[in-house]
Amino acid sequence: MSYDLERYQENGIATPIPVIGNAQAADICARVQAFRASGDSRADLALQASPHLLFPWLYALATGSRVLDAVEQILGPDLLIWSSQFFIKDPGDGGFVSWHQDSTYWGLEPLTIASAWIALAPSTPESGCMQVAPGSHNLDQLPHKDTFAPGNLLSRGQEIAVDISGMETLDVVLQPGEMSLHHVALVHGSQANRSTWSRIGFVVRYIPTSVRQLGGRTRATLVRGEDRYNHFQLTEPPVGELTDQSWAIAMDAKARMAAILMQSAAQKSRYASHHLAPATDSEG
Ligand SMILES: O=C(O)CCC(=O)C(=O)O
Repeated sequence: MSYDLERYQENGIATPIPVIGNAQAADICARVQAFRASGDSRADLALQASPHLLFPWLYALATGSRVLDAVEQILGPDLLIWSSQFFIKDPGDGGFVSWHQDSTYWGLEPLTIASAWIALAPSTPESGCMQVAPGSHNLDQLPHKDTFAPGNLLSRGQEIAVDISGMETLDVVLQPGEMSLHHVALVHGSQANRSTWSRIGFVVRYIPTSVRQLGGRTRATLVRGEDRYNHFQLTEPPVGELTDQSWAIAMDAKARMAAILMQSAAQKSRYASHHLAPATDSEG
């Protein structure tokens, strides 16, 4: 089975896609690790809250031509970045990601949305690479439950609340400088890091300008083409590293998004308690 861009519509995943060289990936990885070790009290939050709005070198990574060319093949020529975040698992920290669909709480429609997972360190079964269920993006929205489980890297520890153990899964193995692209409704998750290195993925969420945000107006940055819809609060790229201005913008972007995620979660749980089959434990 090949998971190339041509077969993305069928599989909901395209991987591996080389986007930057080894040396560049190592340089960016070192910058991220230096920031984490710097003692800056904002570090954890900054790496979660759309860091492409805080660091010009991450903005450059998220808008590199190889990245955008691949995203354009899937989403078309007019592209926004809606958000970005790091998923980092240090050796032995127990961090994992429960099986979920990104579409659950984002309040975006239609679901023509793709996430780039850019590896800055080897992402392998041993280091807890992302696992996906190819083709599962064609299922309807599956019911989720919030677990807030310790170690779960998702904000609400949300996980699929029906039995998915029969689904075939794929380990998305990536070397530094490679990325995968996954559909917003694809079932995915990942297990703990059993390796000796930190597994570091920079994840960027792309949408075409035509996508709408339900329940509020969030920020997004136009990275290719033109925006003829004005569905989002257009936000400029960062001009310097972690400036007061860019921090204020990133925090505002996060607050706007959080309001929608909360609203959407509340709606989903009301829906879930009335309409869904009882939750069972899911793997992941
Ligand atoms: O990094 C991981 O293991 C999971 C990433 C993820 O859930 C996502 O990119 O949506």
